[in-house]
Amino acid sequence: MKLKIVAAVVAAVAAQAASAQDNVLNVYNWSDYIAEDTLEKFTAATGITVNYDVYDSNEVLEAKMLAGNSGYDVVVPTSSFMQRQIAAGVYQPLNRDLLPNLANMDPALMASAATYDPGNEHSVIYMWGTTGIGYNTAKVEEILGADAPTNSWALVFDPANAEKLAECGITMLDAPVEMLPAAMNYLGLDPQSTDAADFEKGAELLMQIRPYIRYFHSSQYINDLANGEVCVSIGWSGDIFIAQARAAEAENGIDIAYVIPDEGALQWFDMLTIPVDAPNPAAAHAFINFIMDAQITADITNYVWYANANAASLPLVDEEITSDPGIFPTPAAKERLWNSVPYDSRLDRTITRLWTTILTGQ
Ligand code: SPD
Repeated sequence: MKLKIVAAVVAAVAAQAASAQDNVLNVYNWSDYIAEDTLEKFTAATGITVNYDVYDSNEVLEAKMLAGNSGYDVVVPTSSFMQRQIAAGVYQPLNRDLLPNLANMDPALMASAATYDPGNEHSVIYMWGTTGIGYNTAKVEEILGADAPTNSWALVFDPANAEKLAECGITMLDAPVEMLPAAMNYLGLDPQSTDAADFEKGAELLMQIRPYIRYFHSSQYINDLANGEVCVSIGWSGDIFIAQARAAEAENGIDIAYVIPDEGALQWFDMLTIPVDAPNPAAAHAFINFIMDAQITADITNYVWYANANAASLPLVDEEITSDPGIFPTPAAKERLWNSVPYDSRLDRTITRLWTTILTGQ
């Protein structure tokens, strides 16, 4: 009899634990990348509580994913990183029956993303953007004059300009697979090259301007641009617009602009995915479907200034955003965008070595 009671108590506790787990979702996303009320609305709609952690580097996310047992249900790798993570078996195929809002997605953009995930089997586009230059318009004009080459990578990659701008602060992303191809592109080399010799040349250019770089970091520049601590940042489109909005809110007189350089820039997609060992894949699907709701995606774009691939959301996005060529590039600018290509482990090691040299400056 006693045994029966114990068994019943154990079963009840286990059921309670299971249902507690059913009601929790663990999300790992980029910093500054969601609207203020998205999670609250998701919990109100589903009863699922969200634990939300952030990162600002694909390398950090990749290390966690490859180690396994991250405990996350939804993570947001960039397409090129995701491609090799899929190959490593890190993500589970999505159950499309649980994702009716897929109907809202732009088929052309999803087809582009399918380059990295054939058939979009494991992923849905969250947001997309470009890697270009954010700058303090007044400071740059004060230092380089009215004809400063603000539409060109020469603004930063020409050592003569970098030397002059160093006094007001230049920053770069701590993202080797973005910075080295941008330098290669400026040198007239193919930014999609997988030839180590091209990376060596890109690294040589970055070493020339290294003394003029204040720091390499992938999120700190948002506030630093906004408050005038730095004046030029190679950064991600939406983040530069967030800096612009923060300066405007602070009414500090600082004007920040974002440019996709005329030579071209990297276009990337950040992808919603579910790790193969996610504790709560049902909640993960519910979250991804919720994000694909037209109003929810529009709210996110309106808050973080990144383009999205949700066609149904676009009429709900502020016109100020849909008409900004820094966020939704013109067809002519699109022609000059490039996408990341996967690198084998040998090139990866070369890139890591070159980047360490650049970061340490020696
Ligand atoms: N604050 C959000 C930043 C999102 C950047 N995504 C990474 C793109 C890498 N190419």
